[in-house]
Amino acid sequence: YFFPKQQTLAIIKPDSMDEHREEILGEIRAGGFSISRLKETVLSRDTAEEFYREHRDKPFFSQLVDFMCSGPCMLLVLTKENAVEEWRSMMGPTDPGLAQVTAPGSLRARFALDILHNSLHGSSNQEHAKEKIHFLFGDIITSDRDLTSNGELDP
Ligand code: DGI
Repeated sequence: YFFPKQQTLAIIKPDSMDEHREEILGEIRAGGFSISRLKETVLSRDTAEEFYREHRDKPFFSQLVDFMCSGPCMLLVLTKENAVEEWRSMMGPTDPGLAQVTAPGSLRARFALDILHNSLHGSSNQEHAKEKIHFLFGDIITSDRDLTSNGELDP
């Protein structure tokens, strides 16, 4: 049985950009994902607040927004069969302490610092993926072309 091709939004968060970005990109490629869109950016406060608006009533919301704006992020559209679930599984649980116990090979287990500075984002379902890809990348039709295979790392 083949799952249909799917797209998900991944973000390399500011805590992992300096030391772990290349290794994470390598793992994404090794995991069979195509990188269909890629953008390095510093999120504005407004953008980070809107992006995480589902969490606006949580006690950690302002910390989360501060953190997401604290330095460059890499925004990625990943394409693969069953991409949403596969990318969540590669990342591992939100809390790296838990990840180290339940998913020791996961990227958050390996790279994340704590539950807030947790290295990566991944959409939790297809609807969120669509909405957030549209929000961060706009109306441009996202292709299945793999940007990293022809060296276009920063389109
Ligand atoms: O989908 P996830 O990123 O795994 O988790 P989420 O959607 O529940 O939370 C979004 C982000 O908010 C998460 O990646 C890090 C932060 N966060 C979640 N739970 C906590 C938290 N930050 C703090 N300080 N404390 C939390 O309990």
